[in-house]
Amino acid sequence: MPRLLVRRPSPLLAEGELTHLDRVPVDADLAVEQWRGYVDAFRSRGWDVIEIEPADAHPDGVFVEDAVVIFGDLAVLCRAGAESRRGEAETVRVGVVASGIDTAEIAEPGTLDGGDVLKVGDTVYVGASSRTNAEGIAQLRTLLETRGWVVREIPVGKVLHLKSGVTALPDGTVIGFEPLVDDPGLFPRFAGVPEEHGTAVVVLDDSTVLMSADAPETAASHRARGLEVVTVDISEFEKLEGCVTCLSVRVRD
Ligand code: CIR
Repeated sequence: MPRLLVRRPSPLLAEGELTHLDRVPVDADLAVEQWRGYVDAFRSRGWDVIEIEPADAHPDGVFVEDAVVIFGDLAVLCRAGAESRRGEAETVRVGVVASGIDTAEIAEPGTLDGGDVLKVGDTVYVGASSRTNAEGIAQLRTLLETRGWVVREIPVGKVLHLKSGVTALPDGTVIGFEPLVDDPGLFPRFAGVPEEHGTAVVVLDDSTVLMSADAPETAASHRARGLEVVTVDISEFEKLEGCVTCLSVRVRD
């Protein structure tokens, strides 16, 4: 069964970084409840969920996707673009090492947020965003190109991370809400979705995706393509520019 790394939300969640959204009140208790619902969506399907040690001093620590990216047998430990988030890395490293996977890391002056990395087949799209710099992308390229991956840099200006704008369906179609995608033409197969919160999917298996409950028309369009769709309410995380992908990292099966 697939394994998943997660970290419970910090009580300071409401103080998380914001780049493109205005701050609105966040209900910390509701966030914990929603996080449990998210984790249960995996657990109830037999996924092995591993909790990384809490990082309660770090408001954005729940968004574990940004701290590590897994490429087959290699975990790349990221160096966060936001200084306030660099302290999240150490506990993530401990969790990843405990899961028995080889690690490499992005070193200063490179920065890379995992939210900027989208894998589609053997192609790795990397967002050049306000969080991920050219040095971080160059280091990632060096690590991956000898391992059979093709790295493609994608400019990201309209949203926080590449994956705030686009993700991929099980068949490799890249989906996004077009007003927030800098250049849809950079992806060989792109399909627009009708809602902003419909851009993010986590692939559960070849025919099932997990997505936000706040995009019903998008869910309907996925179902019309023959996909099974599982929805979770993650409103409190969306207020902080988070989405379904950010809350977990899938480790090798
Ligand atoms: C941040 O600005 O870093 C957090 N408030 C949100 C991070 C969301 N992560 C992601 O899109 N991968």
